[in-house]
Amino acid sequence: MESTSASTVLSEFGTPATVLVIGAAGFVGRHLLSSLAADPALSVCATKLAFETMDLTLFPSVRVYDLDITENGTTEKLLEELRPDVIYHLAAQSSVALSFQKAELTMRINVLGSLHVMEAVRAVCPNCAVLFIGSAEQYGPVPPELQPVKETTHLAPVSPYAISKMTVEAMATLYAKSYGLHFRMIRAFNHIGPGQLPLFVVSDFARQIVRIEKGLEEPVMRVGNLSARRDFTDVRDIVRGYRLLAEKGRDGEVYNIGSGHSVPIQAVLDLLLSLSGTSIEVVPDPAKFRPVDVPEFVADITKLREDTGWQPIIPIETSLSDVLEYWRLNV
Ligand code: A2R
Repeated sequence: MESTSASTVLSEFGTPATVLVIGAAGFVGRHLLSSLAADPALSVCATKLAFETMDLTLFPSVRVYDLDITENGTTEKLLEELRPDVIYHLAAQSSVALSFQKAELTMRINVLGSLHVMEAVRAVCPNCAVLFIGSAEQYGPVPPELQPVKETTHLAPVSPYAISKMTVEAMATLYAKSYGLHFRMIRAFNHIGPGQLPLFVVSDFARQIVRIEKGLEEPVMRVGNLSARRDFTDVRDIVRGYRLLAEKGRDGEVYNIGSGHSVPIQAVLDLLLSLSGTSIEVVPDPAKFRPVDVPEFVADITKLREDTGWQPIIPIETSLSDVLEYWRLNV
């Protein structure tokens, strides 16, 4: 199957390629917009939910539209207006924990909303390259002998979130193969960086540490399962990978993106505590444990590296220090 890319489109039309980020008000969206908006070869558009706020002074050249992907027909209308060459589809209910409480909402946004995006692209701009962002959670509890996890590893998801992402990926693969669409699917391992909601472990720890530093809380940290090992990548490396995949990825293919190394959550906590220097007692909190947890995730990133040349470059110490700094400015 032939692949299309932002650079192909540029040379074909001699005008800036139009890229659209769907779900741009979230954690990854803001970092992706920073990267795209700095590229003069691109005309950048973005969507957010009507009630979401975005600091548009950060991206003065970006055109922002309100879009709820669960509303049938609205994505198609927007694509007719914008005729994008590349779409990064980030919009999602992205919390694993919340997906257990709000399974129906998770399915409606992630599965039905993504299906609306696929149908709209098929109807309006079938030459558009589209990135669908899935998750390492799709693999479920992979035994140690099968780590690092390859794209060919069996999927056995254990949360409504993971099942929703597995379904989207299967649909997008089907659409790519059935209709010759330029869809690429990503399984993102844990990403971290400034601006992430404290629903996620690194941001949660850093925020608690900063609240303690500022005397807003007792010097006691409540933590979940510290023995779990995760593959953490800085979000700024991740968005560089997404851009390379939009340029060089193969249609109908699935790619892992991660660091290729797993780190115990305990080590992340220790690093954050050492970066803070404040004396803090660590206490397990049963409310922070998941109904079903996955002991280890580490990505095999050979396919992504071979197809795009991508590799992560930001050390975890830098990411953690930047996350702490973010909370020092925002608590
Ligand atoms: O849930 P909110 O209010 O934070 O809004 C999220 C937005 N979103 C939607 N956008 C359009 N139509 C909807 N029906 C809808 N529901 C939610 O998508 C949020 O602004 C954005 C997703 O951003 P985050 O939750 O911050 O996810 P993140 O970390 O940027 O991850 C990007 C993608 C997601 O597909 C994840 O599941 C995957 O990477 O790992």
